[in-house]
Amino acid sequence: MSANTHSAGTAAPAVTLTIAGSEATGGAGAQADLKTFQELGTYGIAALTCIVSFDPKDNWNHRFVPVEAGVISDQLEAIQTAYDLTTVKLGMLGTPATIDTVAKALQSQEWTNIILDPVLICKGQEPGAALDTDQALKAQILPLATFVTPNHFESMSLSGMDAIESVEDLQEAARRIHEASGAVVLAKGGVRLEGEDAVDVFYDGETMEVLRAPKVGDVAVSGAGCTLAAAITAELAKGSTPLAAAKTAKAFVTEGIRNRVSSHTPFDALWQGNAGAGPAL
Ligand code: PXL
Repeated sequence: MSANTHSAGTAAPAVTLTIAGSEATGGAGAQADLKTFQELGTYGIAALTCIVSFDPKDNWNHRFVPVEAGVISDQLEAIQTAYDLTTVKLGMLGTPATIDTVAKALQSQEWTNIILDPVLICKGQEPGAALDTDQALKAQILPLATFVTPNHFESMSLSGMDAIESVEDLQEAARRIHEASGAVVLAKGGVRLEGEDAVDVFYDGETMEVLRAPKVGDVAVSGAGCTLAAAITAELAKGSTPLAAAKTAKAFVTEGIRNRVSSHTPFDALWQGNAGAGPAL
C-alpha cells in the first residue's frame, strides 16, 4: 500500500528516483533524467553521486568530483523515508565508495524496478580508478538490476566480447549479459554499428527483439543514453511491460535527437521537450 498521495483529487503521479551525477551543462546525467521524468508524467527525484563539469579550456574534457559517501547516504535516507519507492534509475556512480553506498541503500528495501545505465568510464578519471569502478559495478550493482541498458562499449565490457560489429554480435552480447545478471537487457548499437538504422537489441530471456529507428545523423548526441534509461524508468513506473517501455523510450529518444539543442560544446544535447508525442515505433 503506497503512502504517496495527491491532494488535488487526481491520481498521484508515479514516483521515479534517479541516482546519478550532475552534468553541469544540462545535457546528460540527473538533469536529463529529471527532464525526461517530467515530460513522461512521473514525479522525479534525484540523489547526486558526483558533479561533472566539462572543461572548455581542455577540449571539453570531463572534470569529475565525487560527492562524499556520507552525503549520498543522507540524500538517500531523506528520499527513501519520504517516499514509498518502487522504481529507481542508476546513472553515473563513478567510484567504488559510491557503489558501496548505493548498493547498501538499494538492499535496504524491496524494489519492483532497478534500471541500470552502466555508465562505465568517465573521462576525467584515472584508468586504474575506472577499472575498480567497473569491477565494483559488475560485482555489486549489476546483480541487483532488473533492467540494464549498456551502450556499445559497455556491452563489450559486460559480455566479455572483444568486438561487437553486427546486429548478431549485439544479440549475443544481450544474451550473455542477461545470463550473467538475470536482468532485462536493452543493448544499444547507436551510431556505432554500420547501417541506416540505430539498432537496439531487447532480450528478456525469452523475447529477442531488434528495435530500429532511422539514424538521425551519424554523431552521438549528449544525453541519449541517460534519456533512454530514464524514459524506460518512467514507463515501467507507470506500469508498462519492459518491451513496451523500451519501444516508447526509443521513440522518445529518436524524437529528442531530432529536436536536439546546439551550444558552444562540440556535441549537441538531446531535447526532451515535445518528444512525448513522438511517433510510435
Ligand atoms: O552520458 C553519460 C553521463 C552520465 N552522467 C553524467 C555525465 C555523463 C556524460 O557526460 O556527465 C553525470
